[in-house]
Amino acid sequence: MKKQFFLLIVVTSLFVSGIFATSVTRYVSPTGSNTPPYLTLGTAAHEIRHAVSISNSGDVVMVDDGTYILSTDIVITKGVIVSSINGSDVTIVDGNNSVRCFYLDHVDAAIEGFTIQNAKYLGGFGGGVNINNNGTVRNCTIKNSEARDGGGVALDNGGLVENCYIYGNTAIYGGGIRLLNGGEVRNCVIKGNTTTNYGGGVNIWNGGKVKNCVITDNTGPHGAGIRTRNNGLVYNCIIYYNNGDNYEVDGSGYHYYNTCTTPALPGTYSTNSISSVPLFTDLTPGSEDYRLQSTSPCIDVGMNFSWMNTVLDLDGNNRIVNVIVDMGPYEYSTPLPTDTDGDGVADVDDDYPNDFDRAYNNFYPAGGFGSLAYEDLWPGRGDYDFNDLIIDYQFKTVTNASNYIVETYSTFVVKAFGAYFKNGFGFQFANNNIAAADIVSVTGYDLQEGYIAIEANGLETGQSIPTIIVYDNAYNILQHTGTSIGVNTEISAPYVTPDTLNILMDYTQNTYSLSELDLPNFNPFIMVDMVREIEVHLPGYHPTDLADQTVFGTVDDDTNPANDKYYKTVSNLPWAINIPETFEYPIEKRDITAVYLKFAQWAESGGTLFQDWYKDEPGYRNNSFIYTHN
Ligand SMILES: [Ca+2]
Ligand SMILES: [Ca+2]
Ligand SMILES: [Ca+2]
Ligand SMILES: [Ca+2]
Repeated sequence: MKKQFFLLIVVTSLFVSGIFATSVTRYVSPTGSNTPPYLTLGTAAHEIRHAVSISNSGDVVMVDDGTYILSTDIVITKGVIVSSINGSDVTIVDGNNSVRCFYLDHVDAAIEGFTIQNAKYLGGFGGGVNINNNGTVRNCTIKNSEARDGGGVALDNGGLVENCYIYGNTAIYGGGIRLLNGGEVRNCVIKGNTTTNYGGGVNIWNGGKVKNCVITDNTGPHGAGIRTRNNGLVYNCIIYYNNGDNYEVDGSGYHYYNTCTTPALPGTYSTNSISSVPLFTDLTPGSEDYRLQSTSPCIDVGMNFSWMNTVLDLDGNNRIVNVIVDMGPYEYSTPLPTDTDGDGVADVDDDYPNDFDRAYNNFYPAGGFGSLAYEDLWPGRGDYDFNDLIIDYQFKTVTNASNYIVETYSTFVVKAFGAYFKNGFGFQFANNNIAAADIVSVTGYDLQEGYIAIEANGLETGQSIPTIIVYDNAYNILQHTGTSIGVNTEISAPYVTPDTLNILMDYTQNTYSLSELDLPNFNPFIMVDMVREIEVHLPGYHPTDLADQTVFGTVDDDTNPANDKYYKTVSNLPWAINIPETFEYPIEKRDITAVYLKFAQWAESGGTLFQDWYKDEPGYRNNSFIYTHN
């Protein structure tokens, strides 16, 4: 990918310059038919040099995976780009320990994405590659090669080596790289090279620049890391852990800028350099990693150059992070938190780290269960013991990374019903923001009595606001023991373990928000004694479309839709309550106003006084009338 990106830039610039009317792409592959002019992989040349020799400036030679063992070097003296298709790991050019691999001499000649190895040119310049005057080597690994000058690469009078690994090469002058009278090397790791004389890693003779390289573990008697003679310039390099002197200078005009090496560079030929330990990620032999640790002194202390705006670092990341370039070929950036499922929510924040479609659990109530308590003799006040249904509830709504609702798991725990009546329970959404058709399915309800009609998706039929009936007869939920009114409201009667119903609501995806669902304003109600039309709601909440409104305003009920008053007595006492915690409810036939001593004041004040009336505070309740069990 990175390789093709570079290639595109070069090719495009050739077109823009108008020098070449057309660009021909030729192919090289071990499995081609070796048929000129090699315009497809099927007719690809077997040898790179044959495709190069019939190419013209502006052409591109693409090289398929394979190991290409040379008997003579590949000479590129035209503006031809020779690139691997799939990168240096799988595209190998091998000098067979007998020949140099590449010779470049043209300003637009380039080789990209190869491993170049086992080259040998003891007679002169460049074991792996010799760049003479001009040419570019990019994204290559050049290793185990040998020459008199520049075992890996020799640059004479110019040229560019960029984003390469230079490993284990040998020469008399410049084991890894030799620069003579110019040229530039940047963003490279130059490691484990050997000279028998000058510059184990790099030797600069009469001009040449090295920028943002790690030069390490090289060996030689004069500048094991680098030797800079006459106008050798070094920028943003880390020259450390070489087997001998990290650097040696000779002649005049050499200078080191923003470089990390030891011993400390003298101020006479150094600017902004440091000698601190660079803090590489790993120095374990065999698994060395020259990326910088977060605390490295080499971060954000380099000298910026304009080429850094377009050239990536050796990992293919932005060359400049945090305004100032780092020393060495790898730019440090704060690691992004892990996001295993790639939904944009970091694992640490993702309640579903392996599920792209889900990210967050949202609970209502947030802290645990809320509870509802009902009186079922509406519109009469009845015994007002508020235990005709005691049910705990909690909603868990799952949202995705874009904060749209996915589904809601509703938990209803039926704890008690002190009622002769066979009551049902359900709830209506707070509004009709969510179209009924977008509630894909509702599951988990218990409907056995036949008086509830539901749609295919599980919503109740005939409702303009989505409505879910959780069960239609409490006696089907908790087994009656035969010894009392209802279940779990008389201390003398056997205790029945509460039963939990789990209602799952699935929504159309990526459509609705949690606030549109508005669970805090959900509208729960009971249906009395299997008469669908008799609904008892929380005070102030509206009936559903199926309620018999002719009952409003009869007996003790003072409901008056004209005044928006619903399910309250004249003095504002309710028939249902909703509290944000588990409710310690009255035993059978005990009027709640005699059990919770602040209840009447709370209700009659419209909820302004004693908002904590249900707490066990001094003077708040008569504990002898509260249900307990063994
Ligand atoms: Ca930086
Ligand atoms: Ca995630
Ligand atoms: Ca997720
Ligand atoms: Ca009761």
